[in-house]
Amino acid sequence: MSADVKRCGYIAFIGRPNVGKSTLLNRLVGQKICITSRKPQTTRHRVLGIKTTKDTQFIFVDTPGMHIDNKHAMNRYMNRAAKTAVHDVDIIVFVIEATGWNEADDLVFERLEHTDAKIIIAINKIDRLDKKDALLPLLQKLSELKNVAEIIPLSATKGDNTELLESTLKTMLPESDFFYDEEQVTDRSMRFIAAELIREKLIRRLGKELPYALTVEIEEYQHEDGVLRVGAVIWVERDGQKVIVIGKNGSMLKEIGRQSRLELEKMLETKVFVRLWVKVREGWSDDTRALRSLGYTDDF
Ligand SMILES: Nc1nc2c(ncn2[C@@H]2O[C@H](COP(=O)(O)OP(=O)(O)OP(=O)(O)O)[C@@H](O)[C@H]2O)c(=O)[nH]1
Ligand SMILES: [Mg+2]
Repeated sequence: MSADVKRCGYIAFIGRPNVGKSTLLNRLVGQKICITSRKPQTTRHRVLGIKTTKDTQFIFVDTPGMHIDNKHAMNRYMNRAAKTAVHDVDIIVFVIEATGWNEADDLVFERLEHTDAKIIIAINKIDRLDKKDALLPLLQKLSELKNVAEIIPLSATKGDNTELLESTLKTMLPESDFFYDEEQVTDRSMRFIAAELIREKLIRRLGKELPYALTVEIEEYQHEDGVLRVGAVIWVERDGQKVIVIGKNGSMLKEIGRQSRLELEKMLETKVFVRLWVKVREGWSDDTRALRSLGYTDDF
């Protein structure tokens, strides 16, 4: 390869919910782009994380966890976002967990059958294994799968073997000029990322009580006298949920606002004010029109 050959292409992280796709994207990009949590179905949108080195541009695509439930409009939206990515990329990193393969992984793998993309399997969370040879039965199972170019055990949180994944991806990317500016790290606006960060704080604190009934809409995003003012509405589906989000004497909402402000200030290196409201819109997550008006649009 001559010295000035450039490589560039799309790499999607695909897998069932909660296996660590977003954590792995953030690790490879080297900064937080995507939100993560212990709760399955954290990611709802397709989000790009872009990493550019001297000769390579990796365009990583985070996707919602694929799952079987298609009854709910929100679930259908999430599955569509993930499925579209399967057909539009050069490489698929199929993420599974070191603790074992299950039926939900089967379902995802079936959806990869007709892709032209190259497939790498990332066995994530190896830090959870007591002994390395605990992986042997899983490796045996994976060796039976067809069309898999590489299998890489790694840990997205600890960083074990993630450099090996990166160097492997590099060799598999097509020769091409870069698609994005070298400084660009995502295709999403800071406004979108602010909404996602607030939603992350909510899921991390309230995911058990209100798994999927929450969404965040930014109403104000304005720089003024060296301060960024962010105003956001937290939409829930019922009055009872509103009470939970507000908390006793407003304590929960205050804490969510504080955590969001701290993270935005760190990310943007500026002073930030965050104002949050909670509003009820009955059944928004199962209503296609309401979803669209809240930013769940099929523009992936
Ligand atoms: N122990 C361990 N935990 C991990 C690792 N990678 C991710 N996790 C944790 O797994 C949980 C899920 O991570 P996410 O990155 O949100 O998973 P995801 O696949 O994007 O999930 P969805 O967006 O819901 O589909 C979080 O609590 C992560 O901290 C890892 O390498 N080791
Ligand atoms: Mg995710």
